[in-house]
Amino acid sequence: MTKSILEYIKNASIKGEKILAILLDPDKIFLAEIPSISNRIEKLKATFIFVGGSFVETGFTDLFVKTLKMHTKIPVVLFPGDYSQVTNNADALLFLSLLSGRNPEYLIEQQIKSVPFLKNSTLEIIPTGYILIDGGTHSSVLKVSNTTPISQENIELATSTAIAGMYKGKQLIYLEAGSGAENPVNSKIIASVKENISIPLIVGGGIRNKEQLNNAYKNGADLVVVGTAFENNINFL
Ligand code: 1GP
Repeated sequence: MTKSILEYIKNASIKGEKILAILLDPDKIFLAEIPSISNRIEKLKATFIFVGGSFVETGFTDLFVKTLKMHTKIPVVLFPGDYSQVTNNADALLFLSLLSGRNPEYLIEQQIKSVPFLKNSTLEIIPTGYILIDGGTHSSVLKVSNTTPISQENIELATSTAIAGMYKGKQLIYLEAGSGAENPVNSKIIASVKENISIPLIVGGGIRNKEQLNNAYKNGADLVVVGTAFENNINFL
């Protein structure tokens, strides 16, 4: 892997190589499970492990990532639910702004709170536009962020939000249907966003089988994130 995780994703996107990331929520996994989980992720040949959740106890992500790093060489990317989940033990941080929401806490407040830690950290910080699409469930991210997701029908708004994110200087766009979503982000939104941005596209939420995974890739996702399906069944692919 090249030194920078963003560079790796950009190169893969240019070459049309598809990336899989497995999302681990420290709130749902015991430390004792980490060795076997790492092994399973390596067998899947996932490129990245994302770590984050909506309700992780302060300080626990640090210990979780430290333990994970003892068992795998797969790069760990933080996908934090709040600023307390940032740890130097990971390789990179998705520095998220919730562009679909109108809650200043997740547009800029949390980001400011993370600065005292980040300015002394060695983490690769990746500016990421995070866009919530209605996945048909009241997901944790909706509860915590207290924002309204973009409807699956509103392709234009989803696309304009992604383009605005790119104009604001985001390096990645992340279309999120919410963990455990009933409906993953639909093909039309993925295709329209992909067609209109020149930065890599991440898609996640509610992807449970190979067909849905390939569908996201086929429509333009460069990187797909799978959490719940992996937790539930090692053979989901
Ligand atoms: C990553 O939050 C998602 O974007 C993970 O969703 O748990 O439904 O795979 P799942």
